[in-house]
Amino acid sequence: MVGITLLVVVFGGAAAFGSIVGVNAYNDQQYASLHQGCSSHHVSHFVTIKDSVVSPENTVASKCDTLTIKNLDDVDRMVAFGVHEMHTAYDGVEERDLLGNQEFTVTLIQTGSFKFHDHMHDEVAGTFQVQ
Ligand SMILES: [Cu+2]
Repeated sequence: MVGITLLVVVFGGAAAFGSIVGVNAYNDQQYASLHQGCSSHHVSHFVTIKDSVVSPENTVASKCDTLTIKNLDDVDRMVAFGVHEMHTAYDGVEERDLLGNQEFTVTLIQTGSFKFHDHMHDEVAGTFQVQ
């Protein structure tokens, strides 16, 4: 929710500012500052949750790639980063509601090994490593 609000503010600012500095330049600058120096060039990784199975269970990626998590089950999920009951924000996202067929994307700004799980069904979990 915080992330969505922030994006609205950023794009609102870009629209007001766009006629002066150019919308593209402004958006790139905002993107860089929001994602700690990552440019818009990256590899997109996709993880799906189907029949309560996370696939692939582990994703190996490079810094500044993106990771999209999609819920293919007709079940309401809340994807959370970190271990259950000790959620830790990644790319500004601590938890995200994912209804059936919804997805969200984070930029892999931080290197290391990370976990995520469905807070509503915490046996549904995956990991990713950012090199
Ligand atoms: Cu949890």
